[in-house]
Amino acid sequence: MTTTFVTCPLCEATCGLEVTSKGSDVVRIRGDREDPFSRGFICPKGSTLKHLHVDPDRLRAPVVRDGDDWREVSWDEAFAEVERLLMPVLEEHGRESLGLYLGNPNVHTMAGQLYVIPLVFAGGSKNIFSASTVDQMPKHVSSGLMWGDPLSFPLPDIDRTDYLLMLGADPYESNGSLCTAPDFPGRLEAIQARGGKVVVVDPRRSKTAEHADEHIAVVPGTDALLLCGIAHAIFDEGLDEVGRLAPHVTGVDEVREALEEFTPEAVAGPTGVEAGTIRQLARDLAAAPAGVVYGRIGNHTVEFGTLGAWAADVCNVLTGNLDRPGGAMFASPPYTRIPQGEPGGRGFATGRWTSRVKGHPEVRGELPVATLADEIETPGDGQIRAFLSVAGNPVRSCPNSERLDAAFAGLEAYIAVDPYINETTRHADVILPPPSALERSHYDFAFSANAVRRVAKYSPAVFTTDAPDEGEILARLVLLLMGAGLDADTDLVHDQVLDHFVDRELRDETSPIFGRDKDEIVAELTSLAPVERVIDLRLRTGSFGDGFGADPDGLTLTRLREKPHGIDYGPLVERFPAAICTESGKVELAPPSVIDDLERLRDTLARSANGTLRLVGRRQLRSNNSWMHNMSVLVKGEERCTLLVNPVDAAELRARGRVERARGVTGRKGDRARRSDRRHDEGSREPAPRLGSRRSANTDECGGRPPRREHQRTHR
Ligand SMILES: Nc1nc2c(c(=O)[nH]1)N[C@H]1C(S)=C(S)[C@@H](COP(=O)(O)OP(=O)(O)OC[C@H]3O[C@@H](n4cnc5c(=O)[nH]c(N)nc54)[C@H](O)[C@@H]3O)O[C@H]1N2
Ligand SMILES: Nc1nc2c(c(=O)[nH]1)N[C@H]1C(S)=C(S)[C@@H](COP(=O)(O)OP(=O)(O)OC[C@H]3O[C@@H](n4cnc5c(=O)[nH]c(N)nc54)[C@H](O)[C@@H]3O)O[C@H]1N2
Ligand code: SF4
Ligand SMILES: [Mo]
Repeated sequence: MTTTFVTCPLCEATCGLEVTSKGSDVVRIRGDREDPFSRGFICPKGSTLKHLHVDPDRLRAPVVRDGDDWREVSWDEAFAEVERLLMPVLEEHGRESLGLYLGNPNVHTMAGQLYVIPLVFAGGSKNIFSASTVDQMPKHVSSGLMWGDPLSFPLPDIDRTDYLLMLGADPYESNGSLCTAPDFPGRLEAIQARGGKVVVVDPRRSKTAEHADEHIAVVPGTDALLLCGIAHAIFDEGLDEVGRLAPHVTGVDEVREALEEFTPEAVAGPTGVEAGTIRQLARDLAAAPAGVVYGRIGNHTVEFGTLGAWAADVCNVLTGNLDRPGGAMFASPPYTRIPQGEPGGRGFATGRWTSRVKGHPEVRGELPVATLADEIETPGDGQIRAFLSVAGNPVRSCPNSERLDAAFAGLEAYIAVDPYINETTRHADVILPPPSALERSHYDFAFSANAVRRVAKYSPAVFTTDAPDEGEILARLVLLLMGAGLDADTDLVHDQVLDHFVDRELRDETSPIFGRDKDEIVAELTSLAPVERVIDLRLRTGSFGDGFGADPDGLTLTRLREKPHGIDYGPLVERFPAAICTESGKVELAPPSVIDDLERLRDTLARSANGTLRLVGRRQLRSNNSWMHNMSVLVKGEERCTLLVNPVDAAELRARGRVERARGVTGRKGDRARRSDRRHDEGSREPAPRLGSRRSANTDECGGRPPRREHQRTHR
């Protein structure tokens, strides 16, 4: 029996897992009780790493399309096929004819962290898409505009807060997002146990709302208005106390002026939240010794997501809660250094280019996935004809599945890097599967940078494999796209990745290896595998690192491996003002683009809360985005693929449905198409859902090509 301690890569909570194995079998997976951060916590998904590992539907070898079937091939054959299919399209139609989609698991793999950027460069196309634009992109934008760094999310310091106002997040199901805190529910209960208060804003009585001290059932899509109302009340009642932040903040008066019309009374109508309640929220937030506003999916992935993200932080700044223990704090993961010195930087801009068909602005080098189908379908120069997806399922996860499904079916060449044949990759010509999560090492660069404590942990691979790891797969794709051919040595790419990080350190005056000899540094790393070299470099140049000799007792990868449960370096620390990277060197509370956009929000003040229905999404503990439904241990039990309707609405709809059926209105051919043309907020009424008839959305909606081989069972 062997025991390996790893970080769970399935969601943002990064729980420590204890994996017991014998030979090539997983005997048991349970929470690692000695992990200082997760302290034994595990959710039902964590132990399914075993089921994912043994799932017969998981691809073990590359497959290429063979008519309507798939054929397993060797890796060399697979890459030859990639070159044969992809390169002629790019040669004939130019680099813009390549589309790339980067899915969510890229933030959970080293390959995604280190090799996707070279892949994007090698592709040479601006048609880059990712799951971010159906997720957290609004927070990148508001953070970029306000603090100058789109990656600096202020995290709710939930372990020390006295008051948490949480909008559109359901951590009892999803375990936290843009706030890495294993056992999020336990940490929320700890707030309550120490006399603090948790307020949940959610149109639905979610599990998290049930556990809250107060639940505010906001009208879907109106959180930005609600938050503007709270900010207005903070000004109006003289609760603003920017205090010690004041020398570092600009734009307070502009915000006060811009929010003039967003009185609690004015936003009460459209949000469905009474003015008195809104004022009380402002008072409670301001009165708490340390309080914080935290918004997630329901505040970001909505019509006014960027304004919602901005307004949440406006409330944090106005109440002096930014960069305060128990408030909204910037992370400082041990593999980085806490910036010192004067604030200021290059700032942040969007719209450096726009999408071809609809002119949407680029953000962080990406275009919104909502326009992906337009870019594939619309003829002309720059039309996407070839595609590369890595760890994603856009046909299921992005707007208008049916249309995207058809668009993907029409591509000239499509290469996917994915362990499964899913609704999207079934359209691929070649699928390149990475090894399972238990066959790779990991250091969570992404989520330790969103964590509420400063933690470091290295996960070794539980099993070895002869198959190429995902970094190697992506490196070969990089070489092909660069035109280096099938025989080029992937070390070229691995070295380039390392060079990028080494060069950055050597140029950075604050680095312990600033100005040192490059060969000497690289020589100290050469005995390690490509990914481990980067981990070692970053740990050694980070806050607690050995600085390649500067601090002989400091952290190195070797020392971290001696602590298999990980190291906890304590809670977050204040980072003002050096953390601010805007051009002005100050927090920009009133970025012009945001203030301009308030005009659009102002128009919604006249919207009524009643009379329309909206469909909102929700997550469930026993599933993971679009891709873990093959695990029978997770999907067994009661059907959870259900539509929830408020009983009052349901009764009304049922009555209306009866009337409409009696009139013969519903059920005729063409109704569906006509209805989908109408916008929901214009008051269209769908026919009554049949209550009690539980149908699986997965089997119901899955259109497109017929299933191929048993791999298709991935999604039931
Ligand atoms: N209706 C609706 N749509 C949504 C959401 C919603 O709540 N409702 N949520 C949105 C959000 S927040 C997100 S993040 C997106 C997610 O959208 P996507 O990222 O497009 O989809 P996922 O379901 O996360 O798909 C993950 C894919 O990665 C593959 N995969 C798993 N592990 C690995 C790996 O190690 N390497 C590789 N190469 N592949 C791997 C899986 O097989 C699967 O095919 O969906 C968004 N869309
Ligand atoms: N078990 C499990 N865990 C997951 C995932 C998963 O699929 N399954 N996915 C992971 C991913 S990729 C992400 S991004 C995170 C997301 O984690 P969260 O951000 O916590 O997202 P959800 O759990 O979808 O909760 C969103 C909540 O917003 C509510 N909501 C919908 N519309 C509105 C609105 O207009 N206003 C407000 N205030 N609320 C609204 C919904 O009812 C729901 O309760 O979860 C991660 N963790
Ligand atoms: S909460 Fe997330 S990280 Fe923790 S065991 Fe579950 S899936 Fe893994
Ligand atoms: Mo997400």
